[in-house]
Amino acid sequence: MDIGIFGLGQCGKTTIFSLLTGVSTENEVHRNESVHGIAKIYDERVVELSKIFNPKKTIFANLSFIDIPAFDLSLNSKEKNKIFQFIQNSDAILMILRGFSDDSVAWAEGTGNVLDQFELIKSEFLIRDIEVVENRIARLEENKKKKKPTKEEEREEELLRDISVAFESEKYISQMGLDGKDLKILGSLALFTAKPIIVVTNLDEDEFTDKNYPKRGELIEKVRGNGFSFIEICGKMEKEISNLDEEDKKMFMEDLGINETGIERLSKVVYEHIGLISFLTVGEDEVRAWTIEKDLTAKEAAGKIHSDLEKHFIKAEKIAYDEFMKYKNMSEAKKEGAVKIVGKDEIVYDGDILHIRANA
Ligand SMILES: Nc1nc2c(ncn2[C@@H]2O[C@H](COP(=O)(O)OP(=O)(O)O)[C@@H](O)[C@H]2O)c(=O)[nH]1
Ligand SMILES: [Mg+2]
Repeated sequence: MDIGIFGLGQCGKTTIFSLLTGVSTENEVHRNESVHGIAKIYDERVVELSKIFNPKKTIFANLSFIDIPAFDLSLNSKEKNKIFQFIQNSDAILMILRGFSDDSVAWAEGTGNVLDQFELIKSEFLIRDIEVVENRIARLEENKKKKKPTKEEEREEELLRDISVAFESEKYISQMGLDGKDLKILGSLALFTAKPIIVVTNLDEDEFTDKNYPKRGELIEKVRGNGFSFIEICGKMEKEISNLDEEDKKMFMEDLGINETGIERLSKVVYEHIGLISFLTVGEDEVRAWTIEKDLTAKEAAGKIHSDLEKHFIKAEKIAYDEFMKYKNMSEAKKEGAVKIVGKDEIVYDGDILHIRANA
């Protein structure tokens, strides 16, 4: 999974990317290159379990992010295509909108308020997809003259025609309720409007604390209406927090009445929006969050740890995190009958603590 960070120039993309991944790109990156980095997905449960088990290693789930060069209205079509290629290769998009007004930071051409930026990007994605869909329909038509289309090609054309109709009312593919099979047929087109999108407004400190800035209400309504996720942060404040040592950070956050930073919150929202969940493993060696898709079975989940564990799976011991926290001790939880022994078909839910038993 690669999450592309996209937006106009100077909206805070690189700031957010660096905070998420710890990758510093201060040393001038060419404006045509993207930068990759791995972000830790903040999970309070992992933190709490670590306090209990005191393991040698604590491992969080992670996601890969791409800092995409800025999009702006002055780009020629070749430059634009280059940037769109990075989006094409992203599995989801973090759309950053500049809300902060600090005039010491230059304004990229056509920036406007957050709603203007949102509408601009939204229509750019749509225009790009309309072109791809039209070209593909034309290609399929052309092929039909030469040879009989396959079942899959027939379905693809049908889907593309439905999509064209949806596009006329500016509807995104992600809003069409297509099933996994149909999305797979469309997969090779890498359509932008089918990708999960998380919208971030990057705000001034007072805008952030007062939850008040131009077009906020309208933006939220549109974002929700499109089925995107939405989150507000203050990049400048996040940067300041990241420079504090643990003690000061704790005090600062207590003053603000928050128990996670905006960046931590952001990482979680992205993780959830793209449909990922975590199961947990605990022990003296390691406390760890493992990434899986929803609705996997215990046996399939075991395969994420090691293929041998899946192949030779016997049973799993399972307790939900919240349940475990009533005891904070595994032997105690077992004694009370709170740890269940489950078979291979048991569905794994977010926050399940598992211990896999396999034939070694
Ligand atoms: N005042 C203010 N400045 C910010 C904020 N976020 C980023 N900046 C500054 O805006 C400038 C552009 O940020 P950058 O992350 O490089 O934007 P990019 O062009 O989208 O990658 C930098 O000087 C940042 O320090 C914010 O929330 N408030
Ligand atoms: Mg940048």
